[in-house]
Amino acid sequence: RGDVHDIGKNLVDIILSNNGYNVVNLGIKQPVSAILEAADEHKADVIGMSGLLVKSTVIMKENLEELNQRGLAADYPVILGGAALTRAYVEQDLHEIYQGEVRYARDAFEGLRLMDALIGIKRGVPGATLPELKQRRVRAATVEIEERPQEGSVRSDVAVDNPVPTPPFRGTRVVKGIQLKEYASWLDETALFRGQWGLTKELIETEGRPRLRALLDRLRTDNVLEAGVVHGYFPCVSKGDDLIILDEDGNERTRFTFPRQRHGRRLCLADFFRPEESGETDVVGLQVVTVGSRIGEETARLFEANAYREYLELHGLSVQLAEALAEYWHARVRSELGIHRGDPDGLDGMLRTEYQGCRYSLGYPACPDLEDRAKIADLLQPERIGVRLSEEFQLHPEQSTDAIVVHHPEAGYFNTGVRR
Ligand code: B12
Repeated sequence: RGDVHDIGKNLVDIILSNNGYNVVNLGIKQPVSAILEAADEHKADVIGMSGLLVKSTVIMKENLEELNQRGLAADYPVILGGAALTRAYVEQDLHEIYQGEVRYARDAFEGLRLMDALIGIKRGVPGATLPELKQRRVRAATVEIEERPQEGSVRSDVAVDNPVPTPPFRGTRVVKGIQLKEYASWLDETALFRGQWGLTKELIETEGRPRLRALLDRLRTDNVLEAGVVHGYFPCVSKGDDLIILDEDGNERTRFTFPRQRHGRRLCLADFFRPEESGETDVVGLQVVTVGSRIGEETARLFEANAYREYLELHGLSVQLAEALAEYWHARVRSELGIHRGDPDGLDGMLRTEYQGCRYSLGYPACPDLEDRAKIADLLQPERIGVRLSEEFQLHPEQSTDAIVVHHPEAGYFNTGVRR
């Protein structure tokens, strides 16, 4: 419900349809009532749900409970997939609550095998069975969501005497008309070829690179990309686990609260900014980038036209270009802040983030709260580049990302064990 990451679901549609199944692809933003109406109308044998957001896991659970309540569990076996889920969560926790059959599919092909088994059972095919349920070897430790230190100060050992850079301006700026060639060189080809296009090592050279070159050429001539950026520099201080954004008079404008590691260094994103009690003011960068909405229209057209390979390739490229644009802009910000001197020479080093500072996207472990995206949208007003935040805290068009840009030399990715 509301997740912009829907390529996985569409892939499942493609694989199942090509194997003789009739898929009713409802798209995103579907309440359970709409799913059940469609299932009834089309006499569905199985219901599938897909979700990559942590929140999707909660919604899937609620949906299963609704099926129980309506007495429909026996009618509809359910297959669940997407990055937010684990096999144990589905096959143990959700299986315990759902009064029908519920299974996890790691990918579309496992989804196909499950469909074959479920339909086999329904038709009474001899020997048709579902694979054994996977159980956790040990019961998952209950995660206590204790975010506040219980006693005394537990701030990490992150330095508080690093120099604070002077930004070139305060407030926000809009940049449009960024040419593809400027950020295409930041493309993470491994993520594209392996992650998005699913190519093996051998196929990358023979298939991947030539097709990438052709696609980039086409995008350039057809002018389908409309890269835009809103970014800004804001005065700020930290207080405990909070990052406080100040206005020009030094008063609080808005505040982000981040989780703190409960072990080890006890890092918290707020630690990378001068504490309020130091009497000094720090600076934080914020950015929203997009490659525009036309590319989404183009990929939707390809999907509708059953041009699956082209759809997958173009969609995969477009999302990686959104990432490339974000990383390109992050480099610009480092250079504007004068902290770019230690930047590595090649792209590989850049993608391994061997530079000073860090770009944290909301929803990732150091800053898991997607609701905080509303604060960024409020400060940056991304409508100015055609980007809107939905009620589910997703940016539209989908090929968009936001980030908090931190200049501190010790800033890097870390885990907090808190997922939302
Ligand atoms: C590519 C990507 C992006 C791209 C593209 C987004 C898009 N429009 O698709 C970009 C860069 C734009 C992006 C942005 C964001 N992303 Co993102 N993204 C990813 C990433 C790396 C891969 C997703 C993907 O395309 N996978 C490839 C497809 C083919 O695989 P799939 O979806 O998993 O589907 C397969 C299987 O799972 C399975 N399956 C899935 N569903 C179903 C259902 C059934 C029935 C069956 C049988 C099988 C099945 O079969 C599929 C095919 O084999 C994931 C991480 C991950 N590991 O998934 C994060 C991830 C989903 N993103 C995440 C986040 C946080 C974001 C942002 C919010 C970050 C930000 N603050 O800007 C934004 C949101 C975008 C927006 N518009 O608001 C988080 C979400 C976690 C959370 N907190 O809820 C993830 C999990 C990363 C992480 N490790 O934290 N993202």
